Amino acid sequence: MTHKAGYVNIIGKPNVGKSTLMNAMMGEKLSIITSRAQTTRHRIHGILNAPGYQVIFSDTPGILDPSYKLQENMLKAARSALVDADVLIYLTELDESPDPTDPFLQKIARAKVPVLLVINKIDLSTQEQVHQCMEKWEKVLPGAEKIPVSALENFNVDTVFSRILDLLPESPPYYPKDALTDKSERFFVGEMIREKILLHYKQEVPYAVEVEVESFKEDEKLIRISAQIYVERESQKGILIGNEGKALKRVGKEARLDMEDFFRKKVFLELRVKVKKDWRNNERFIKDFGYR
Ligand SMILES: Nc1nc2c(ncn2[C@@H]2O[C@H](COP(=O)(O)OP(=O)(O)OP(=O)(O)O)[C@@H](O)[C@H]2O)c(=O)[nH]1
Ligand SMILES: [Mg+2]
Repeated sequence: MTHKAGYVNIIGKPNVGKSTLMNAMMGEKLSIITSRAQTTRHRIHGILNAPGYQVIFSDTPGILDPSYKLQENMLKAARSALVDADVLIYLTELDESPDPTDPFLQKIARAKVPVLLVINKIDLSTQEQVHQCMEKWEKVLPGAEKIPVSALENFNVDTVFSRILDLLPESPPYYPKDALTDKSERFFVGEMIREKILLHYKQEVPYAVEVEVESFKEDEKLIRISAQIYVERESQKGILIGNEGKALKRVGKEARLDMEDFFRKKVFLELRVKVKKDWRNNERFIKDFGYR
């Protein structure tokens, strides 16, 4: 029997639903999802295995104009997805107005690998709007196959997946056949905490937050996790902790419940908040936090 394997990289603007689409195809919540743009900061691989294939999805940060160093690193992560793909998915939603002179789109138009232009969130639109959207993209990415979906409602996601399997090259697997992701348990724990912060705090606070999981100790019955939350300023620390520590407690509780779901085990979670002044613009801190 032949075996197919390859990298399917999902790229697109912030907030279009890249993480939702990857999770839908994986049937597993790997990437965090929120209604706020710039939720995803790293490239995350989701690995889907079956006897005849191994699909390695890459969820990426949204493409943006960087205004601080962390965002430059996020953009690099998104750009790197152009390089090593076997199949490219450019994810968009209805109201994106593609600019044919955008260098990023021009690169995609010239890509040597198959490109699927997936139009997401069609649950919010009419057929006529979807049709117009496809025509608009035909001018920018004429070579790309266009597929409308709703990642949230899992509508037509199977069509995307079956096209991926058609287009995937023959290859032995790249990862062990029981691998689920390239990221560590610590990484996912940090993301679950960050997700709750994105959900519960306003304006700039979530963007000034980084989470570092300092210890992860598992025994038969319990996982003990201790994590440090970094912010950029003393005032943000106060907001994060909240009156009598209530706000932080809520983050801890909700994140812990997600972790217990994910690991199917009891979790004891300890959170601490620390200030690391202007870390988002500090190359060394960004590196320390694992951004390449
Ligand atoms: N109505 C609707 N909403 C969707 C759909 N797919 C995703 N969303 C919502 O869009 C928002 C962003 O989804 P994400 O999956 O986090 O988007 P993303 O592209 O990964 O965003 P970044 O990581 O910030 O670049 C969330 O509120 C999702 O629930 C869809 O098909 N229909
Ligand atoms: Mg995302």
